[in-house]
Amino acid sequence: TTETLSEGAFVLRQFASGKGQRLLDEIEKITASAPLRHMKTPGGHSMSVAMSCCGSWGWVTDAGGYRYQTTDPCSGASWPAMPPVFTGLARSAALAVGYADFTPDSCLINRYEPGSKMGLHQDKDEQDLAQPIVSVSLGLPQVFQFGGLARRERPASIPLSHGDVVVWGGPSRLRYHGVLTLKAGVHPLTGPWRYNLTFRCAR
Ligand code: MD5
Ligand code: FE
Repeated sequence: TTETLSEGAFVLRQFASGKGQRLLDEIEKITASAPLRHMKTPGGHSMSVAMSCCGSWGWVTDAGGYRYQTTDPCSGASWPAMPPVFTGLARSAALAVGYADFTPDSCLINRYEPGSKMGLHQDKDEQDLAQPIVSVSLGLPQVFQFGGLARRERPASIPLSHGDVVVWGGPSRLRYHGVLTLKAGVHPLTGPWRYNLTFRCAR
């Protein structure tokens, strides 16, 4: 089923559930060469979410700020390639809600452990804000916070579980969003973790 969250934003419940194990196998391969790590915010805090990337451009944060770069700062090597199963899933999810020809050049891999959260923020480090963002949830459920275009607007709580895919574009592309603290649990495919894949066109 597809739920409309707001103009341009949609939840495709269970859209990826048949591909869960294949996606997790690819995450395993990617993170063998580009390990998940707790990056530092520009303010010097360590993020509670562990991150890695694949595709031509990876999102990073450190004392120098937020940016996209072609190399992994841990190794200096290019980020691992985006697996075809990632690209295909992101493209078909975008198309299913009317965004044709979505061609992500960046995938951020977020791994949440119990206690991890992400505060309200906007995704605005990308060059072309006309391109949507596709997010894929795997493993433990976590409550997503879906806000407005101003930080002061009270966000709606949207539970996301394994296999759910969310697409944000058009007038919803710059909405504030975040995720609440992950509750401890065990998922048959991911154990104690929730993974989120965020597909973007960085350039
Ligand atoms: C997550 N990640 O669950 C989320 C999924 C991030 C991040 O927010 O920046 O790594 S992506 C959620 C998102 C992206 C773009 C727009 C909106 C939500 N939105 O308008 O709500 O790890
Ligand atoms: Fe975000």
